[in-house]
Formats: sequence, structure tokens, C-alpha cells
Amino acid sequence: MNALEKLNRRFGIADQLGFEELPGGLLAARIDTAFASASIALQGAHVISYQAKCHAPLIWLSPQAKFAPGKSIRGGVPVCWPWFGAHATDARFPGHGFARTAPWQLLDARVLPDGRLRLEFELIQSDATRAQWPCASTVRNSVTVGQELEVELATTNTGSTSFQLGQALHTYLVVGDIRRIDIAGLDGCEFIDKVGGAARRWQQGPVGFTQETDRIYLATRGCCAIRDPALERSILITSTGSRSTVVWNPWIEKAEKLGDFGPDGYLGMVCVETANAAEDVITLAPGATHRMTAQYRSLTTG
Ligand code: TA6
Repeated sequence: MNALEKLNRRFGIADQLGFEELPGGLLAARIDTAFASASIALQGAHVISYQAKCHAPLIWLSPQAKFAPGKSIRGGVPVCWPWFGAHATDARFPGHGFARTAPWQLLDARVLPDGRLRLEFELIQSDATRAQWPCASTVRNSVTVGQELEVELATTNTGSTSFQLGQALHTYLVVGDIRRIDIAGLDGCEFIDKVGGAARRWQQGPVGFTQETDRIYLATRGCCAIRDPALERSILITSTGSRSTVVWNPWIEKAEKLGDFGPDGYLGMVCVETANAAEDVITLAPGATHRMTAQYRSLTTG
């Protein structure tokens, strides 16, 4: 029996959960319930689609996303762990950590009493991961699919010394037209403007988009909303265990340079990332577990 057959036999749930092979030989969970549909690649425990019934797709995936073992997927909810951005000291290590391109195992899949479907994944540690991150730890990613999408990243320090943890749910969200949306909920927050030479600025009012935007908002409040007049909806994002919110759109030149956004791909997406980044990284004591959660709900406003 191959890996796909084993997954279907062990975790499949009739009419709600099955497993399939993606391009590049990656395996994915395919979810379809009365509330929503979703798919999650086992590599990176990476949510690659989510759409609530009677709503437009919520999670954006590039039409030119590449699927290959050990390669990051453009779109969805990449798990950035155990650091965010460039590695602090070693340029050989991948930006945003190794978790999103490493294999994860599915530990559990169940229908909750309220009908939501929850899958729990754990990163498979290896010599390769330990070479980059020698801290004794486990990390689990739980995805709950209902009328909203909930993702929880739980890190446990299984060692005897504290370590610093940087992380993000690097979530790509579908918007009708980036030029027409704004993001409420970050007013008054300080942010690091990565397009402006990492200058520190303060947000005044909603966040609008007229150019490449790459900001790490600090000491954020755990709730923001993407207001999207083109799709006549808002996306409400609430989070716990996160002190940073990253907002990113590559705009025209950066998207072309990255090469996997597709023609005008930048127009239909925005990243709003639930994170612990910059000075908001977490110091995790031996035996402690840190949980970071994000909930995404599509609200019709038309
Ligand atoms: O979260 C924003 C960011 O750090 C940008 O600076 C850009 O690098 C983006 O992540 C995408 O990174 P990736 O490694 O997925 O191409």
C-alpha cells in the first residue's frame, strides 16, 4: 500500500475528507463539507485553498504556483518557522525558516461536534532540520475547516534551555482589486517599513495600497479587517498569541521578479500575516508551549 492509500485508509472520512496527489508528487488532504471546501498539502502542513460555501474563495493560490518537494508554494498559508524573514546569522538557511518546505505528518483528522473538520499535523524533524535549528522542540499545525478557517501553530520547547522563536502564518488572501481595498484595525500601530529601508513609522487610519507594500506592524491588537468593495465583502482576521501583523503586496516589479505570481497576479491578493517577528519574537522556556492562532471569516457587505 502506498502513502496515498495509507492516508485514505487511516484518515479518510466518507464524503468529507480524502487525499490526493498534487503535481510534483506532493500529497494533500481534500476537504469538502456542508460549510466549506479546502485543501492542505502535507509538505509544510500548507493550506492551499479554502472557500466557505456561498462565498468567494478566501485563500489565494498563484496560478503559477510550483509544486515540488522542498520548494515553497506561492500562495495559501505558508508556515514560517522557526524564524521569520532572513536567518539571523546564516545566509545559507532559507528565508522564513524550513518548516514550509519540510515534510509534516498527519496525526489526527476528526469531525468536531459542531460539524467542523479538524486536521492536526506535526513537523517531521530530521538531521537537515536539526542542522538549522538545534533547539529541542516540536511544532504542530492544526487546521479547522468550518464557516471560517482557523489555523493554530503550537510550538513546544522539549529541551532544557529557553530559545527564541520567530514565526508567521504567511497567509495569502483573495481580493477583487488590491488598488481598491483597505485594511482596518492597524491604526496607531508602529510598523517597520521594509520598502522604506526598514524605517519605523506609525499607521494613520486604514492601510491602502498604491505601490509595493511590505510592513511588519508591531504590538498589534489581534483583529483586523480587509474591506473589499470589488468583491462586496470583508475578510475578518482575528488572532491570539501573535504580537505582529505583516502586510505585503509585491506590486508590479517585485511580482514579475519573483516570477510565480502570474500575469497581474498581484492585483488579486494581499498577505496579512499573523506573526511574532522582529522584536516581537517569543522566548520559550523549557517545557512551555506557545500557541498562535488565526481565524479568517468572509463577511458579505454587498
Ligand atoms: O512577508 C513578507 C515577505 O517577508 C516579503 O519581504 C517577501 O519576501 C515575502 O515575504 C515572500 O517571501 P517568499 O520567501 O515566500 O518569496
